Amino acid sequence: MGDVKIGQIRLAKVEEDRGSLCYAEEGTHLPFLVKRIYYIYNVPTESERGAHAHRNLEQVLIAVNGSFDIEIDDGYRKETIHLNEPSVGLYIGKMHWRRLFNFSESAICLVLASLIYEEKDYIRNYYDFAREMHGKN
Ligand code: T46
Repeated sequence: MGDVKIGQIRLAKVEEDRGSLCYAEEGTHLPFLVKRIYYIYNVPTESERGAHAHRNLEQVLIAVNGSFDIEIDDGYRKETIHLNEPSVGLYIGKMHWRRLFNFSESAICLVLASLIYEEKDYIRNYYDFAREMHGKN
């Protein structure tokens, strides 16, 4: 990958006979302060989400139920990560093209985001993304 980052985040997990609890705190588990959360669910198995990059947004994606795949493209190479564990998140730094697919039945993707929603932050055209990554006009 280039100089911008992705990486696995391990949340803290408390497992008891009465059930399990995971948590994440800024500084210890999360590299940013969370300004927004959203979650994606009811995704038909054949559907895809994402297919865009963010100029400034950082996010952590967590499969809090079920599983899905995320293809990450930093403009140089692609990597596919499978998420299926509620105590594991995928940190995605700015300027990564992401595509979510292969959702299992009842999958829920929880997203912790560093910024409030702003459409201007999105790059929704792959050609524009590649041009910005490779510094061409
Ligand atoms: C990402 C992947 C993993 C809002 O109004 N506020 C929000 O916070 C969000 C996330 C979306 N929206 C609206 C914008 C669209 O009209 O909800 C609609 C669906 O959004 P979008 O097509 O961007 O959804 P996905 O699942 O393709 O992408 C989302 C996030 O937008 C994106 O940041 O990384 O999930």
